[in-house]
Amino acid sequence: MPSSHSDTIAAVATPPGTGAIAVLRVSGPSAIDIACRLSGAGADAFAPRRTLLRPVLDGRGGQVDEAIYCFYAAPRTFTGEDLLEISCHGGLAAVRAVFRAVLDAGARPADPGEFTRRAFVNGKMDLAQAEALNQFIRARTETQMIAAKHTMDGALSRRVRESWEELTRIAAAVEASIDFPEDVDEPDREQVARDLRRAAGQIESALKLAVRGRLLSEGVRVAIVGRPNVGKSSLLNLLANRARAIVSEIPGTTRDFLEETIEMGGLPVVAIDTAGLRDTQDPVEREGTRRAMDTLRQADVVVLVMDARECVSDADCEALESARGRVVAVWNKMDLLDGAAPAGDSAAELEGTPRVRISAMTGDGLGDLEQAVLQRLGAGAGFFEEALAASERQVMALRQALEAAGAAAETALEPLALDLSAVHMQAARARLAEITGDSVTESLLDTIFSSFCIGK
Ligand SMILES: Nc1nc2c(ncn2[C@@H]2O[C@H](COP(=O)(O)OP(=O)(O)OP(=O)(O)O)[C@@H](O)[C@H]2O)c(=O)[nH]1
Ligand SMILES: [Mg+2]
Repeated sequence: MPSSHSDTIAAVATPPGTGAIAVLRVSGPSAIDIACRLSGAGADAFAPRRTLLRPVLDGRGGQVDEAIYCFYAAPRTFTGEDLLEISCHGGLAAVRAVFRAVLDAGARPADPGEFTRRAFVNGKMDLAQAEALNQFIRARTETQMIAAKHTMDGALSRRVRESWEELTRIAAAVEASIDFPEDVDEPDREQVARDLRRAAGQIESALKLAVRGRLLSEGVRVAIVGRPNVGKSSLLNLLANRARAIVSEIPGTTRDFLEETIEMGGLPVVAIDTAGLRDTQDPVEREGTRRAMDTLRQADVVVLVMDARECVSDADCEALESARGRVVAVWNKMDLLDGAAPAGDSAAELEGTPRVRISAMTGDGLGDLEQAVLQRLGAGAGFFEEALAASERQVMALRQALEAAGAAAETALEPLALDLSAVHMQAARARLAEITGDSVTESLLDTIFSSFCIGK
């Protein structure tokens, strides 16, 4: 596909700051012309994919720096256009001077993500891959990086396209019977519904993997709650591996919540220490308890800490009730028990809730706690291996596509015309096409690429 851009863009592709080298990128039809002007060499000096050490000249014949030039000829380049990379010295002033010279030679500064946007427009990658590339660059953990790599390699796109093709096949048969009722028999409705459910199943499995990818990039929120003095702040400090929160033997030490980002099994986790849960007249502590309950309601997993020497209290029951299905119960201070079992472990209220025994003082049981938290998320071994990096927008589109495919299957069985089912199928296909960018508006592209770095 030929490039639709007539102008040439440039940007510094390396982060600002002082470094050994910096790389500038130039993409567009004038790339070779700019290379000649900057270097003083003729066009035939720039054999594609060969490096060339030459001066960088400003427009007045002065030398700004010396740099390695590498020219890539369209269409086999990242953007699909002629592309020039200039590796110059990495000082702030040097980079600024070289960039100035590049602009003077005929380029304009690139917008954020404009190189990748051109790659997309020129058919070098689809939109899901382009967005994954952004996530790959931003990945902070290995698991995030692997998920982004899967999607860059087309794992999400393939799944989405398969579902789209399946829906298109089903829709074609249905629409033919609607458009030409005399010539084309109505397809077997049971079969149509079955096919649609299968397509919905495919979308659902892509959605699951995409949601895992979101967990990976957004992180999960884990609230640490419990009565005063049970060791919540001690546990936060243990998880954070530093004295983040004040710990004291005085009940009611923590009065506000505090957050710390940690890693559990490759997953970014925001651990939130909260004020102890108790009835009190102190207005500040009351507000702390209210905030603790808010945190508990919004958390993905709630770690309910209890003193292993005590029984399950009313406050604990209330927390268990408000966070049903998301709680990991923790018996803390096991070091004080001399090997005995926690006093309240057989309480009926804890039935069905995973329980872990730890000592926030010695660190014993921390591994078990991490395992239990991951399990509560449904994140057992191998959970993230297949995760797909997806943006919030893509997850939303998959959800809507799934809903529409489900609605199409249902309406196919209703004793009405098949028109409505066809409308739902069309909606599902449109949502899927937005993910890969097979159908997408310019303003959506603006929104997506504006979140990229300059020079990407
Ligand atoms: N022996 C022992 N003491 C612990 C353990 N965990 C915490 N403590 C002690 O228990 C007391 C309370 O600990 P904190 O971490 O401040 O408890 P908290 O739940 O944050 O208390 P509030 O902020 O008041 O709600 C401190 O004196 C800690 O040293 C443990 O595992 N073993
Ligand atoms: Mg505390």
